[in-house]
Amino acid sequence: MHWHGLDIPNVMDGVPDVEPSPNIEPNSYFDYHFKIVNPPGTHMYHTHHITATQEMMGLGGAFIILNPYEDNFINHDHFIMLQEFKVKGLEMGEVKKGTYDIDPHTHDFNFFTMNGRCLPYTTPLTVRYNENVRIRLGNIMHDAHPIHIHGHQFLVTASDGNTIPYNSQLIKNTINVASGETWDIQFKAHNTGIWPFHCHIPHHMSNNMTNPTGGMFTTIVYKN
Ligand SMILES: [Cu+2]
Repeated sequence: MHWHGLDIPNVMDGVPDVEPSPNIEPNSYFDYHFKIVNPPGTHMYHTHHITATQEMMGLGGAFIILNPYEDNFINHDHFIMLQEFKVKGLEMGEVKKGTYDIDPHTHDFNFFTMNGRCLPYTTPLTVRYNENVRIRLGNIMHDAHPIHIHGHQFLVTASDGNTIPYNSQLIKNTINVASGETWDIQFKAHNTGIWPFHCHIPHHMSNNMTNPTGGMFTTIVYKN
């Protein structure tokens, strides 16, 4: 297990092929105890062993160090893991209910997910007018994903778990999340409606190239 972005001791870094690190065998376990030295921020964890296979099967997640003071100003704090998979056994343009195997050894992905789900099964982000929303984006997989918001601009508040000083924060509506990166963005909900929030690569907005919008795509939904 690799603690991505965290300044932990070398023996706990989790790359057993090159470091003195625990190699956790199937049906085995290892307890980690943390003394956090990094400042609050968005980090990740993932396998770093047989990486091309295990990482592309989805073995990773978020490791978030919360700031108990700053977070009081945030009404909604979301994390979205961006992932992509090659599902075997479907012709291009075909989506059928069933259970399928994943091929981790490909560059040809056909399903693109936010927190493990494709539109229409992604979770909408609900907000109320005037609320402050933070979205933490993370990516440990193959492609970069330029994530775009509709109807709003956002501030880019942190990069790889490190807070960006206010005077250096960019105002954007698309942020490219490359493999290994986390980005925190923040916006004020000032424009009511149902707004797309999605990867801007067209193929990543489909499910196996089917026509209805799908893939790495969710919505920001105002409750009032
Ligand atoms: Cu994408």
